[in-house]
Amino acid sequence: DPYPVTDPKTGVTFPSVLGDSRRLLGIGLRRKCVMGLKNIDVYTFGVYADIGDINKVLGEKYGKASASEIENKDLIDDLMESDICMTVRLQIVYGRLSIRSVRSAFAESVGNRLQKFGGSDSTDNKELLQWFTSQFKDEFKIPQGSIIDLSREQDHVLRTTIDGKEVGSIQSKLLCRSILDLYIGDDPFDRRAKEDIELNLASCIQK
Ligand code: DAO
Ligand code: DAO
Ligand code: DAO
Repeated sequence: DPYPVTDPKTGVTFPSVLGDSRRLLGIGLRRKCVMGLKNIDVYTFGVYADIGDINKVLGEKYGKASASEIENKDLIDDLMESDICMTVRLQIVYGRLSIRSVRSAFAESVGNRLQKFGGSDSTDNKELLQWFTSQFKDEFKIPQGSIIDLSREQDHVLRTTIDGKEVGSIQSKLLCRSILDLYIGDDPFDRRAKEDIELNLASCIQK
């Protein structure tokens, strides 16, 4: 890989391409405020999207527009709503991540989006929690350096792998949309990362 990208703060590196065709659009840092005082660095993330899908889906709509005519907001919204294959790769930096923290962070961050996009009485939430609980016992630890890939595959299947091993796969447009929203939605974890992603996405669209 001639163009891997390294996060200067954590030293974590992301390949420029995943699989054959998922192109890295940007990287960022997920921090979390604990006990209302200090921020800890939890993981770095890289957002990837399939370049063929980008050109097929977004190229058709935006290919003829000049750069100044394209609204980045529309582009990102289309990316999230479409079924363009994507991966968000998380590389864990925090050294003491427990399943309990993952579960409560998930309930807070993703739970908030599930409600926003799906309404509070979506059954998805309960099913997810059940599935998650059946997969991961509280004693399970996620060591520093672990790589978690959250991938949106065709037909809005969310596939999760930890260090390359598949741990679960679930078809839910709502869940895919909610997870992507954490990274490229209106209130993203890392604003600068989202800006990079917008710029790189716009420049990926073939003229
Ligand atoms: O130990 O209570 C603690 C602080 C850790 C909080 C980290 C939560 C963020 C978890 C998101 C992980 C997703 C893989
Ligand atoms: O950072 O708040 C957050 C949530 C990130 C999404 C969490 C996905 C959890 C993946 C499950 C792997 C469990 C070991
Ligand atoms: O309590 O609102 C809730 C839901 C918590 C569910 C925790 C599930 C974490 C699942 C990660 C799934 C990634 C495929």
